[in-house]
Parts: sequence; C-alpha cells; structure tokens
Amino acid sequence: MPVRRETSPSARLLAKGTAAARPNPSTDPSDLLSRLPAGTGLLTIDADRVTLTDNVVTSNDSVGIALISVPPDVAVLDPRVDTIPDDDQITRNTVLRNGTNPDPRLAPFPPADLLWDGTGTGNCWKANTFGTAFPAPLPSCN
Ligand SMILES: [Ca+2]
Repeated sequence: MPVRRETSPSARLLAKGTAAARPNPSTDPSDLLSRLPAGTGLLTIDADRVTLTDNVVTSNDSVGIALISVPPDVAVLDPRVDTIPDDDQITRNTVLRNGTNPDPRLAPFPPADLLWDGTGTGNCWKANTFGTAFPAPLPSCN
C-alpha cells in the first residue's frame, strides 16, 4: 500500500496517502505478518502519536483502518517494547466498503471500516467518512 509519511514539527508521525484492496502478501507461518488477517487496509500496531489522515481505504476484505496493540504472546518476547498504542489520531479518511469477506484471523473482532481493539489512551477519530466502526462510537478528537 502506498503511504507517504511525514514528520511534523511536533514530532507526530503523519501518514497520508491512499490504500486500496491489497492482499496480505505473507503466507509464511513463521512470519509474524502471516498472523494478520488478509484484507487489511491500513494497520497501526502499538504506535504512539501517529496521525492517519486524508487516506482513502476501500474494499478490503477484513478491515479498513485498524488500531491495535501487539498481541500478548508477542509482547512478552521483549518487555522493553511499549506495545500499547497511545495518542493516535485517525482523521479525515474515507473508509468505505471494507469487511465484506473477513479473514477468520480477524476474530475476535468484527469486520469494519474503522476498528480499534480498545487498548491505549488518548486515541481518537474525527471527520472520517465510513460505514461501520468497532466499537461504535469511537472516541472523538476534541
Ligand atoms: Ca504506548
């Protein structure tokens, strides 16, 4: 997925760009990426202070934009790593028609345009165009 990354003066990572229907290319069971559900548009794992804005994420089988923490069985491999996403902002994205053919690896979460696993603090969503979200409503940015 083509994504442009910019660093703002406040050191917040800004990801802008376009992501469309692309399969998860990893099928090697020893690769951690193979654990991710196929049909994931834009995925942010354990990142702090990331802004995802002005992306168009459509027609991914499982989920459009997901914000999640590192799975617990992976997190224990290095206790120095901060595995929880905090202070992330998902704004002004167009996220539509995702989740119509979800990969079973998405469980226990439902397919959705916007998905959050509920971990972390200060994460917020604002001014996105989407059809479905989990949980609903997502926390709004001030
Ligand atoms: Ca964190």
